[in-house]
Amino acid sequence: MLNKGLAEEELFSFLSKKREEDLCHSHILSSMCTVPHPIAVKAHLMFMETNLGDPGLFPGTASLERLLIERLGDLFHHREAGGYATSGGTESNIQALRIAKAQKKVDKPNVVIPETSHFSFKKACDILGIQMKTVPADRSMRTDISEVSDAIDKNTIALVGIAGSTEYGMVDDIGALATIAEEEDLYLHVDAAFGGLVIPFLPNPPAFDFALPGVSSIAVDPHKMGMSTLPAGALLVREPQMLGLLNIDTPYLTVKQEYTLAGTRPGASVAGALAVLDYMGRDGMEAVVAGCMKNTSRLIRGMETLGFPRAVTPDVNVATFITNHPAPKNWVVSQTRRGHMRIICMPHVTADMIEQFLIDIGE
Ligand code: 0PR
Repeated sequence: MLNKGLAEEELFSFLSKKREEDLCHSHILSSMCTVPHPIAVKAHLMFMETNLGDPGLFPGTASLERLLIERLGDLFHHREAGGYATSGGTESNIQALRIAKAQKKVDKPNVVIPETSHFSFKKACDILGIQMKTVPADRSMRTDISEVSDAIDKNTIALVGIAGSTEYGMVDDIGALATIAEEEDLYLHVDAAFGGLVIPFLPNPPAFDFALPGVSSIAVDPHKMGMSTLPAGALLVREPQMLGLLNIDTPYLTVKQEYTLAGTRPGASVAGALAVLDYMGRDGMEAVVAGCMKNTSRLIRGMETLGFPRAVTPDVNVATFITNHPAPKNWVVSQTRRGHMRIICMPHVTADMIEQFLIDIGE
């Protein structure tokens, strides 16, 4: 702790220098986050001090959270879905498995989960004492459905499907998983943290949501393709009372029970998330997604012309290539566990950026 506080000017000159050390989005091709939409920023600033952890103090903000869940439920073909705003996919995935564990009490619980799942499930299973039974991916990097039934046993409490995988942008056959979940009377959680705000806006969206009766819950992140400010995630559940399984008593708050994982929770990014959806509307989101998908196709064609073949043909805007070529100077790309180059065509990644990247990597 400094004994004497800094002058504002000195402090902000220090902060500006630190901020300049950060990388600039104009060259980031590795991130599932993006530059927030100006509408999200404007709404965020209006709700800066709101805390959804004590909703009785902020009834207006709390009603925006319910509206956000209603919008997302509607988008996922189930307006009556329950849910709440989380800090992102990690919290949503932890909470989904917490519900599954509370619903089916067994001695040594396990969850049948795709090999391609995000590492947040490792955290969830570690915290909750759940064993992970991993199902391999097929050649298209979607979960091999023929392996799922064999992995299920009497201690299985849930199945997980991925709608827009982190590394390859693939959507599992959620319809087939939902059928198995119904037959086996199992909880099915769909991780659509990335794809949940892409798939509904594609011209021919694969089924992945509550339209499938077997789907129990869905994770979706407005702070990824929803262009919201951070942190903005959401967990949606088919029956609102499923969240009640997580309730603990909160005697001195304005509400007497709480099912969320975080206590103090920002209202600002929730307002930001809702503001973007309402400002864009379906038409606006379809246009953004169409642009991202067009850039993804252009990047894949351009890379293949340069001799870098695609690893798979993605369902959403994540492109992967069979090469260990380093990123050209100044560009940030990432690498999958299997060693493929990975590029995410987020809204901040413009057509001009793709063309420049292709020129730079071709040299
Ligand atoms: N589920 C899926 C399918 C995800 O892709 C991610 C994150 C999560 C869950 C977890 O979400 P939170 O990180 O919001 O809790 N996927 C990105 C990834 O691991 C997160 C990310 C974003 C990483 C921006 C880096 C970055 O610059 O790639």
